[in-house]
Amino acid sequence: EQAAELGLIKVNQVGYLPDGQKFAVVPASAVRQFFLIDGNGEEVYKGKLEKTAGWEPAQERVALADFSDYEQPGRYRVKVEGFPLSPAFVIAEDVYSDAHDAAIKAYYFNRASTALPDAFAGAWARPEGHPDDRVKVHWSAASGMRPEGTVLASPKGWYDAGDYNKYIVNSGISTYTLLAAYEHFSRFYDDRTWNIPESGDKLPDLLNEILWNLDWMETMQDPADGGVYHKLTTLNFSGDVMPAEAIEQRYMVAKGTAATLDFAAVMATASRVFVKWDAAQAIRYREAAVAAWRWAEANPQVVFSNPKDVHTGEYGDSDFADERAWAAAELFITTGDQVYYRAFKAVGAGAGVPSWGYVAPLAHVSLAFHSKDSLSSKEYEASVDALVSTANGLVDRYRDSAYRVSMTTQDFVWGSNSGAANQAFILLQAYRLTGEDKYRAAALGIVDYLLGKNPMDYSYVTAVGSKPPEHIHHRPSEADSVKAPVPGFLVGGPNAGQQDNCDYRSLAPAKSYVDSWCSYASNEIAINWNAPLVYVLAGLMAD
Ligand code: G3I
Ligand code: 9MR
Repeated sequence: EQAAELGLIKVNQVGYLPDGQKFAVVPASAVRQFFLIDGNGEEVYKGKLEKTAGWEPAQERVALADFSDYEQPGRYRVKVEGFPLSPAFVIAEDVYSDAHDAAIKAYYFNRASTALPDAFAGAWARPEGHPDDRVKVHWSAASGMRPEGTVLASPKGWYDAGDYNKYIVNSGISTYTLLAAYEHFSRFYDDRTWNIPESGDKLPDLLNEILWNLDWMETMQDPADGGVYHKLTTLNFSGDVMPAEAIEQRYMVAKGTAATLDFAAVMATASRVFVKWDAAQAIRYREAAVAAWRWAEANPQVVFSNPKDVHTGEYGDSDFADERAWAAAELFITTGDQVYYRAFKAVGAGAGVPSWGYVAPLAHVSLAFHSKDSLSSKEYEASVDALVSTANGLVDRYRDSAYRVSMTTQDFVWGSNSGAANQAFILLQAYRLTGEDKYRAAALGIVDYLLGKNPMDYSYVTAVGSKPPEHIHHRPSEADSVKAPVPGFLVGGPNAGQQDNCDYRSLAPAKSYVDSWCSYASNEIAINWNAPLVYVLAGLMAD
């Protein structure tokens, strides 16, 4: 009873790397000591709680238990007098292995245009939905050889999120982040499998999964002019039914500059990744990227907004400088053509943390990884600086934070968990580029946060940790007869906007989360949210 009032000890419910920092967060109290206990209840470690400090996003006061110097692999709990024991967690080298595999397998579960057989999907097996072989050209997309109502095939791809639509802008950053995971950690991925239908073929599973979406993306380009449609969607969001029962007519909607540039960046990246396996396919991707770039040059300011009869996700954006810089950088890296680097320099790319609407940092990620030898040292250092200076800011925030996490009050918007994961994505770039451990420490602070060391005591990934979300805003999870949600999905997370008006228990930004189907603004899942989680978990283990 007293314990309930005091709150709970928050840990990374999955666990910690032996050589990584290890923090637990303990609600403020008069107690000054903590213990680690092993599976037999034996005290294996004793430490002092660091002095209590406030954390503004949660409007609460906490103390930190730091057991970073305890490196013995095993299974433990944190004990503090007067509090319930913390959830159990492990210390192990491969501690994030299962979480990683679940997070990437989630893409398989969100595949459109295919049945998920028992052998790969287990309890979440389902019949095929959305063949997308008879998609209609919407009036907003009619042009040239494709008048309104023309029927097109545009199968495959991943459902964007908890809805069944497919959006190029959001597919762009998601697919790129997974391609970057492969480029940066190819040794980790080359022999790693997670039981998908293509497992065992010549391609690594990660590339097989990515291919499912690239196959769809290719169909979204108009071969007549290189322009790319913004989305493939129903006119309204479907109800909470299984894919096979969501049979409303789907439409190809409006070309736009953001979609076309994001497409160019992804196809350029895919071209260099796939060249090793299929040279012809790599050429096709490169040509698709170049054609898209040309369309965007001729149509530099086509802003997408929902046509009046379309009410699904908008992914609206009217500033294309970042998309242009990103596409130019990827085309430069892939083709070696200086024209694209000049285009990149002409528009310029800011620093910061990436999101679906702000992709400039992705240009720096690719340039810093690939272009040390092809750029002047000044040009190369500019990209490194953009990443490292952003990471420095995050490290400061991390060190100042009572929760040891670089999230601050203004970060708690729709999809805040992906903001966190993308902070870790940038921190790991700085870690690779400088070798300085503080960047890895701050990235681990985010992983701990996402997996349980947070004010809601949730591990924000379905089926991972001791208290994961159970009622995600994900149509298959809601509509199927399985009690547990589809595993491996990172939920959007605390969102001070609370736009869905569900039954939130707190107004504090970091507590604006409800594990309920009702909460599409805090408890939906999305392909762009899982991608940086996959990248970061792989990066921490590949290291
Ligand atoms: O960035 C601003 C911030 O500066 C401002 O202070 C704050 C105040 O409200 O808003 C922030 O913007 C928010 C933005 O997300 C942040 O990315 C917007 O309010 C918020 O409305 C916007 O939400 C988007 C949401 O669609 C609604 O349009 C999410 O980013 C986006 O991830 C989400 O995407 C949906 C698709 O439309 C449909 N499929 C599911 C998917 C996930 O929910
Ligand atoms: O279910 C929809 C979700 O997938 C979208 O991300 C979200 C974005 O606006 O919208 C959800 O649909 C809601 C609609 O916008 C408003 N009425 C309630 C719908 C959810 O039940």
